[in-house]
Amino acid sequence: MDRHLLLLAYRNMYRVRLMAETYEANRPITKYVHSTSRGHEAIQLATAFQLQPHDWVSPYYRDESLLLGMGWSPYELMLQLLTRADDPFTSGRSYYAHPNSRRPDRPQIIHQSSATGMQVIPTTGVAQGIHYLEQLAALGSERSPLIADAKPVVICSLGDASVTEGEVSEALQFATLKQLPIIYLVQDNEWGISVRAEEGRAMDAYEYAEGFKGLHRIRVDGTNFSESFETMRKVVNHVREHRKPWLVHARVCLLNHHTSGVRKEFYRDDEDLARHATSDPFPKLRELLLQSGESLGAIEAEVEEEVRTAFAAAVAAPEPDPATVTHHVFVPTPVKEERGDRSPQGREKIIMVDAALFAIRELMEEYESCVLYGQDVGKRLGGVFREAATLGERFGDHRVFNTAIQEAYIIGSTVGMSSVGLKPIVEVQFADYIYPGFNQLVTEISKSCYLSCGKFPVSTIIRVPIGAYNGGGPYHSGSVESTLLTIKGIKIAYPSNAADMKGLMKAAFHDPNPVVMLEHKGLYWSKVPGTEDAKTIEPDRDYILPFGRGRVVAEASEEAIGSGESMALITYGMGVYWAKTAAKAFEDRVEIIDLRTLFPLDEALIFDTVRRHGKCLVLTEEQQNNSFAEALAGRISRECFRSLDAPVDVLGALDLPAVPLNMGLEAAMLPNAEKVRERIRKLLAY
Ligand SMILES: Cc1ncc(C[n+]2csc(CCOP(=O)(O)OP(=O)(O)O)c2C)c(N)n1
Repeated sequence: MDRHLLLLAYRNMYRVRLMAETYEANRPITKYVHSTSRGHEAIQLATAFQLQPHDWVSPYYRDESLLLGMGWSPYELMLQLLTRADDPFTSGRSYYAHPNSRRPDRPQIIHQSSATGMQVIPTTGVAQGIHYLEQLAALGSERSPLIADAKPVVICSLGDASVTEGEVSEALQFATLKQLPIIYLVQDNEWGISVRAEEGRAMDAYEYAEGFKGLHRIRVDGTNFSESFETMRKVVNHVREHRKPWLVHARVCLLNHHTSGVRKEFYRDDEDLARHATSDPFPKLRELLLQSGESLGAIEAEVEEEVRTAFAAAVAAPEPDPATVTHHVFVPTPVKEERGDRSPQGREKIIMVDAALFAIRELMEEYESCVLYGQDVGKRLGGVFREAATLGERFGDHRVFNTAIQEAYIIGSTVGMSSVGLKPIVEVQFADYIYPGFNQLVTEISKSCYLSCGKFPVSTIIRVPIGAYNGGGPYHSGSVESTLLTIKGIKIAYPSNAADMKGLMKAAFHDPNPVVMLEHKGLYWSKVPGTEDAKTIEPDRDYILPFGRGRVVAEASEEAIGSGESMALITYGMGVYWAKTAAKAFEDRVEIIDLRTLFPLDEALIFDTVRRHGKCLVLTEEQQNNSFAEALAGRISRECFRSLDAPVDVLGALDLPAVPLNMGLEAAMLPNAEKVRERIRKLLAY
């Protein structure tokens, strides 16, 4: 092997050793939890040395050596260890060895969370995105700069215990099915904190990979640098050339604590520690170099000085300014004003489901970056609500396609797709089935922009048909907005008519942040009596409606307001139609606000309206207790307290675990125009 490479590996292993000793010797200063890579150095460095700046890699929390091998300095890593302002990855927001980077001179790294195994779907999404860019180029489109003069390789690194997680299998399925250019590097130290291999798995990662026909696999001694280097060279070159998925199973040892907090002496006995110490990669490499006549004194002296000064400098580096704590929740959207023609002359009225379809069709015509996938949205069916009908035929299987029943993959893959500049629109078939994908939404998507300090906002639209009508039953009628609204870092639209649907879909597309579009199934075709107004004239192609702008659906008369006989009714989705029907009995006395987006929320319009009327009802289809509607009512009470003539009222569905199937039971649970009428009557009489 090239002696320079061996010496470079030795330099880095020595760094890791001294860094670990320094952290341990300074525990009051290195107080935030951290893991080191001791025992895993050889395979990590061997991997890093194959990578080029256009490659993508997702290191896990033990991949400190991978980062050093890619060119990150001990000082840069220590800035994150100590949560300093200049931490190049997260500016003090996340833990040691939780990188992300778009530096042009080093491999690309999407946001990394601490949740074990959860990076596998987003990282497979990166490979999916690269695969799509290569498909476009093969079809004659202009080459994206990301694949301009090289074939990027994607590496997803993870521990052996993480491989047993369910989401990992979704990613392996997808990567194998689509033959993506990705390497899953599994570092097997036989521990998952204190859970031993024989307690946690029926097979190791290499054996598991056998079931994925088309996933190449290889075993390697990850403590032997030369063997690891040769293996990774072969695998990376194969992926670079042939665009195939691989799993590398690297046996390693765990020499340091699981983390600085969970210490090895708590749960490992002397025999186990001694066994692991026999395969320490550092003395192995040292011995090899000494036997071949190298003298290592100069390197060691340099590293000792480097680590000492780096640590001192990092300790002296400034803390982040507390005023920055609110920065980077989102990146700014260019969509600030309502633009274009909402009701062009001579156009027909359209139903809401078509408004969504037409908006996406126009977007796909204009932007090759736009792809659509989810269960049943491909050519054959075009969505179970026909909400994607014709798109597959029109734009081809590479842009509109079916996926397996993998909500986690559908949602989480958009992280990777977005990171390579694409705009995925994905679909969860029913709101009731968003929960398997919820983890990706919370753990990865919502935090990516904030924890990467704006480097990796996730630009995605997640379409979610929602709501109850006509006996949809307990697993096809659920509302999920309150649960979604607990997540900070995503935007949520809930249009109630075709024009809003089209305008908001366009705004969502141009928004560089994650958006969930809640689309009420009962409004899709205006089949439910009283919802005819959900059909509107089709807005022009250039019509766009910014988020955070509510709409006054019905106004109260000045006369009613003047005499104190009016009220505000704040609602969204199906509530708009219950409110409209109910308000007919109280001519000009009820001012109805349709929120249109639930986050951001048009608080100015809400508070202003409530202040003018002094009375307010918040109406929702959701089970009422602890709902978004109740939280909003609380905020209204606080903000408008001096203008209120009655307690802010809330009407939602009964607090039951599910919407029952029988239509009589369904009606008994949900609000309707009659129930709303009764509440209005009481509130106006207050
Ligand atoms: C989803 C999730 N559950 C639990 C944890 C807590 N946790 C942190 S590391 C770890 C063990 C991981 O073991 P392995 O993947 O083998 O990696 P190793 O630490 O051994 O390198 C656990 C359970 C977590 N971070 N994420």
